[in-house]
Amino acid sequence: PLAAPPQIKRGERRQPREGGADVVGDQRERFLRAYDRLRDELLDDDSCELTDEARRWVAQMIDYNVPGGKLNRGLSVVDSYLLLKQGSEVAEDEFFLACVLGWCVEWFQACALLLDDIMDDSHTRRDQICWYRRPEVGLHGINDGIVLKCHIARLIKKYFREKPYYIDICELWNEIALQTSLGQMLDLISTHNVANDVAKYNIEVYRRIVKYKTSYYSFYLPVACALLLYGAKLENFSGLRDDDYLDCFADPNTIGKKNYGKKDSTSVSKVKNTYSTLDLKDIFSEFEDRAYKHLVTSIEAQNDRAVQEILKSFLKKIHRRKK
Ligand code: DMA
Ligand code: MG
Ligand code: MG
Ligand code: MG
Repeated sequence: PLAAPPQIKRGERRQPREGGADVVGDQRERFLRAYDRLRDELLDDDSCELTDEARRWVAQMIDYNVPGGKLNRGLSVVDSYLLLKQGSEVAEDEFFLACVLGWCVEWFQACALLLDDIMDDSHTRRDQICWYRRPEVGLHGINDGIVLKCHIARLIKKYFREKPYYIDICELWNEIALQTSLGQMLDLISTHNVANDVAKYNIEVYRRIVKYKTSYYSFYLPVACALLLYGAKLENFSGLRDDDYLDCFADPNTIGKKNYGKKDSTSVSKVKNTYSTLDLKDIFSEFEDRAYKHLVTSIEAQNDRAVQEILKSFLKKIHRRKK
């Protein structure tokens, strides 16, 4: 039987994990404070008429799923926005708006992971039991995922409705949601296929899966949010989306995790043995270096200086990363 879940009281959110973006401590603190405010605003949203019981459920569900990650993606919005504003002062309310979009990215990721764990039949996430594995949650967790998704639209409406770029932000989020869910679908379909025929799995299939299920929301979305907030038009940065740097995260361990569609431990260790026989670690390390050099070249070809800086700071965060 599962141990009783920890009760999380209001104002006692889970601490984010080590790692995180290289945002200075003060900005990180401010980002975390914005979480408390956004969470409380969602819970006190009058139009929802939450009962006390529902309010407690939503509070616990948000605290359990949203803030416990490395916050790399959310902080990247703030980071990128500050890079774009280079030199000019960023007022308190502008900084907060960057935090809102940053937290929306974290909310999005929480929703995607919550549902992903159900689909993948996973047990743990971010060092705790998956939300849906808690005895009182189960498949009701599907609806919690939908609630998290709806919170994003709610927050964006509240803070950006009057902005000239409101439509652009809404379209951006809709597009990213579609791409991510299609990526998840490709992943699920090909895992199913591969269980029957390993030959169907190749590098193109893999690249397409990670591009859709991970890259768009993890790398493009935070930069695009910062650009919109800055007042830029996304169509002037079309190269951003398609650039190879989005495609380069071919971590063999990610393929290994899927065990080519088989979950039993014998299959897993066979795959791992094959990796070590092939010297995959060294091969990957060389591949990563080559990819790195290639990316630096393509980043330097971007005409906007601030955008170059943003892309380089992303690259720094993921180059030689361990998790
Ligand atoms: C996680 O994908 C889901 C998204 C949307 C990226 P995954 O199942 O490959 O990864 P994890 O090991 O984190 O469950
Ligand atoms: Mg998964
Ligand atoms: Mg998955
Ligand atoms: Mg993961």
